Amino acid sequence: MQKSTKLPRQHVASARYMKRIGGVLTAAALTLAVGSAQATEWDMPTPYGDSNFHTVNIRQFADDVREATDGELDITVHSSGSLIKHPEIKNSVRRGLVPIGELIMSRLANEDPLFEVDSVPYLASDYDQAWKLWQASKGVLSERLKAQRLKLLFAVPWPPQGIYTQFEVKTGEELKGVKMRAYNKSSERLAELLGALPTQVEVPDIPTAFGTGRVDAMITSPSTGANTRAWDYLTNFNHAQLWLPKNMVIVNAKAFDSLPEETQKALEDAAKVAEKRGWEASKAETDAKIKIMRDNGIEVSEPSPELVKRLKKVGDTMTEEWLERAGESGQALIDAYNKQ
Ligand code: PCA
Repeated sequence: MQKSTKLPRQHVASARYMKRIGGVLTAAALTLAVGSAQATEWDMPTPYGDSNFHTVNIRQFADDVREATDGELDITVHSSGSLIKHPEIKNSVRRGLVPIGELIMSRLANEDPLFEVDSVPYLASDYDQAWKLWQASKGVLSERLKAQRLKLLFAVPWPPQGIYTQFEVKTGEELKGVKMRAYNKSSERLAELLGALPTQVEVPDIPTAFGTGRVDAMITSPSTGANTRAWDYLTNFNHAQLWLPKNMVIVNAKAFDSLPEETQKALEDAAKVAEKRGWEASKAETDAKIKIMRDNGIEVSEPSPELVKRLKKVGDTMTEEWLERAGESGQALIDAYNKQ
């Protein structure tokens, strides 16, 4: 009884976004759906491929939610930007076109520098530091999203970022003039400061970008390197461990509020479990994917002292630039992180 009083609102909301994303429900079918269906169906766009550990984790999250709610909340994951392209995911969730989605946090750097704190070189470049940074930044990032009627459900890091090339990187000098694939503001700026020529390319487009010669090097993790078969077009990976960028899952607050309370709780519980599972998977991913790259002939090396020096210098410049952009709230975040 208690549930049935809440059902109509919930179904009208879900029917509304289905209609908006181009569903073919007629008014009569809508009425029928509102009157008889039991499940709320959510479409969830994600940017990365099916074999990626983030996508695997999110599919498990959707299964967990389905199970915990007895099928009342049924999330369908649309991977690889197949429903909505990565650059559009955040606004699509904000506008209620879809109720839930995944994206890389630092993609929001243009609207607010706080979202790229996890991509400042060497600020947090191992899992312990990344976890501390997440604890220190979670509150303020959630608040900023809340102001846009978005709820931050959970976040999971990528393995540490390194440099892929078609030659050995000894000092960093070699990167001058190289067309470097980037995926956020930081990777772009890093490339620039190294004298390389950055180009933004989404993960699903990486093989084509190399195939057509648009790029000839990239900054990313062992995970994305292996997922995109880096050995088909690259020979070297430098495990520079620059930063650990995070993906986040966000929900439209109105869609969330329209769920029955017990479903909201099930979603939040599953999110906690997914965050923990995701961090563990990410850690395991680093060594596993480095091994796959080695097995496929990629030469994996640690950065030389000269390269570290060079990258740290670039890192210092980028830290200064970030602090300037992020202002007082940026400094407060760093202070909170240092206290952890
Ligand atoms: N893979 C994603 C983000 C960071 C990573 O490791 C990418 O390359 O776009």
